[in-house]
Amino acid sequence: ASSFDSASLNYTKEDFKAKIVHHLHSTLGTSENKATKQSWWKATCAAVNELVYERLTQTQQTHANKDTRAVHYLSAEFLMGRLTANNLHNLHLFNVCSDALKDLGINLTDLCEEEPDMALGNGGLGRLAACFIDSLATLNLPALGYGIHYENGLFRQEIHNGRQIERPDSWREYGNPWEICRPESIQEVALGGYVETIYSEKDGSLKKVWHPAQKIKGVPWDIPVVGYNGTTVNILRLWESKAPESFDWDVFNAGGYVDAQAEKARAETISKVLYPNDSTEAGKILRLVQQYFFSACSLKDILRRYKRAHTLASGKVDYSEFANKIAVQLNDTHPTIAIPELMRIFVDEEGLGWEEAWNICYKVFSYTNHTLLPEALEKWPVYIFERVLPRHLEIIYEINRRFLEGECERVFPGNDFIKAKLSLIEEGSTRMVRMGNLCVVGSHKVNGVAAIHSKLVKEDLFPEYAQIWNDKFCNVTNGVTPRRWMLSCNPELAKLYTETLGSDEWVTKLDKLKDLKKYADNADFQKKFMAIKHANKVKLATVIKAETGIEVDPNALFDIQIKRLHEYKRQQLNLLYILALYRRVLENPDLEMTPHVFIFGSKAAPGYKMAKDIIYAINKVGERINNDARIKGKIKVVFMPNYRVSLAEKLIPAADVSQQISTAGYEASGTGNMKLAMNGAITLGTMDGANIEIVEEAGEENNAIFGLSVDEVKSVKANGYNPWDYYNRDHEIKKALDWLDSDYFTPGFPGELAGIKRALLEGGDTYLALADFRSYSDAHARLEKMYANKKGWAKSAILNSITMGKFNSDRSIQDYVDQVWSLETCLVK
Ligand code: 26Y
Repeated sequence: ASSFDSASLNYTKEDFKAKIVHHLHSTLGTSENKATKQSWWKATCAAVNELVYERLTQTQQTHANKDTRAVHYLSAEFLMGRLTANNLHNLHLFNVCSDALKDLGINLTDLCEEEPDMALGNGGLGRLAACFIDSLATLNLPALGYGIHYENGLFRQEIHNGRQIERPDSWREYGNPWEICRPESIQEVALGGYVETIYSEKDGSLKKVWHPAQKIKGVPWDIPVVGYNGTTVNILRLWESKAPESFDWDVFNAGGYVDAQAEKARAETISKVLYPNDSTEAGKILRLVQQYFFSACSLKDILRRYKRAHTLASGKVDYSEFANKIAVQLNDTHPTIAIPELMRIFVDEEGLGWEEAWNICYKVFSYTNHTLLPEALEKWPVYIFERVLPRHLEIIYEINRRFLEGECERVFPGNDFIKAKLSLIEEGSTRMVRMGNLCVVGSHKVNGVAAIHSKLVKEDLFPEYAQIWNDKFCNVTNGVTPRRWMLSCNPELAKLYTETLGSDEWVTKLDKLKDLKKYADNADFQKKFMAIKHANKVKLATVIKAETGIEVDPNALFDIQIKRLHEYKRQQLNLLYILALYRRVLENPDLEMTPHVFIFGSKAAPGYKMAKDIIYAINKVGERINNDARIKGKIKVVFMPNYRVSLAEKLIPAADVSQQISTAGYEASGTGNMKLAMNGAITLGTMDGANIEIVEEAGEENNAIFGLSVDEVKSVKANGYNPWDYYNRDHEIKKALDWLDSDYFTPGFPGELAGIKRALLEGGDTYLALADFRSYSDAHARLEKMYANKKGWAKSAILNSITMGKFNSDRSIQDYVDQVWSLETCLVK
């Protein structure tokens, strides 16, 4: 703890003030009386960075000196959000910084609002990567995050007349104080061209030489990843694409100058934008190029570092230690191409034999699966591979041949049906490379992200592979960092916990909160807990008013569904219930009910028509309900535009109810469910993903669980599901769906919302919304009853919050360390 005494760090309030003012003058070139909030923010970051960089250097030197084994987390997405408050908390400098700024007449919380979100991800998968690197640093583990330095992150969402409009997100337009460019570590990668086969007269061998058509420069930008309570500062290294130095400007005559500029622009396109899809593969060539670009740059970087420590006096590199020093985690199939790339480097460039290379390769890689949705499983047409990565395609064929003739033949002798299924190549009119299969064959471990999901990965997605390699498959249930998702976003709750426990140990050992169980029934503790919830709701009400103009009563129940928009997540089911409830109130104006605020936050993939239609419907239904005086404010519907990490930090602490209502079997894990429960929301959810494990910890009696189970979903589907039966038999369903057909919510434009009804009836209701409706409605009724009993509600909310220890991402990382990476901690200084 002494290293965190801010005085011993020269970070007393007075020191901090002096540093901030110094940076205001010398780094920002302005003065106290002229400085904008943005300048104050940047000066504050610069003051914090003095300490961050010192620890960064210490960490890197320690890791290099000890030649530690390290994990390299390859991810196309890192959804970091804002870093200022997070870094201050992790360095234990938040309060002293806040006091220093107060003396200077500045409010720290206001300043934090100056920071644009680093939205380099779509949703769960990207945010998971961000939580994981926080935990890796906190646990003092040698680790690097590797990804893409997108110039534009996930689009900014505006709502115009109820519809989603996408606007570019230029998060670093005015500079980002947390990133450092590292031109000294630039890498170059190749693309396209052709492969030459050279026959050796000497030994009769065939040597392959790739003659690429194009080179791309990867410029690394480092984001320091500050661990909590420790001295480890790891890095997140993001690659920006540029035209290479070696670019031959001379060959272009005056006319060619313009072509050369176009060529340069093409190179820089690679890292221009994050693809906004999170469930259906767009199949765009540029996306494959992005994947190769960052995977290849990262591997080159890894090899450069390895070679520094393992080059023999003879100048030869000793690769025998490679798999002992290097672990590479593939965050979904997006970086799969790293597997054939490492084989290419070993075999073509480093002169290793195939078997020697393969023996290292599969030990290095491990793969996390995040989805079972068939449309999200990546496949690339062979013809695209031929054009972009001809040598890698050959290597994939060779991996495939050896697998099919080796392990596969041994377990399934002569079984061509199974071989066709397990092959890395899908045959058909367009032959495809199956990236998931390549990951399974090329990794030593494959994990799902919650117990139920891992079971389905093993038994339904890859059952024959599991017969070949049973031990390859494992589970690591997801987690979230309590630093951002409790300490930083809910400071009053954090304070209550720390004061009651007499220690803040829970911030890393989240299980410690279980010691508060004895207070769950304590009237005084309940009062304090609920007062904090209420204050958070009051704050959120102000944000809602400012963002949408809608007035909500903080005494109402705040019921929140925040996540990407997808039919399997069933925002449309939430909407159907709102319609049914609205009708009940209209038919019975004296209906006794707790005022209920339904809050949504969600982005739709720009090409996903139904998802956008659902956003429109939520907004239109909301408009009508919010302005209907007859219901006396009993129901409010709020769609918060531009849902993102920083908005989640405001919504989550204010939630009474957390909607986690995916069709069982479709949500791999969910992580918002964990964040909401930690902050005292009660889960209204299905037995899907991590919900199952959440209620196992918190008690089903403290939550509202409903709907078909995974097995029931399977059997309903197998027996021929007919949504019309539910429509015809359930009056409320019929009325709600028919309402969407009218112009009640879109005056003058009948049928604008009818597409949702059609998808649920003619479309076959793929995600069984109608089958689960009645059970969902009953769960809502149970929640209403629970909420009416204030003491009972407080107790359940507290129990949810304090039993979430398992969902600390530190625990997830420890599971990876034990089951997958076998890493050792390395204390710095
Ligand atoms: C191939 C491309 C279209 C693609 C891009 C992004 C496919 C998938 C994704 C992102 C998937 C994702 O975010 N999955 C979520 O991962 C979370 C972390 O494991 C899970 O909690 C969540 O259930 C899952 O939907």
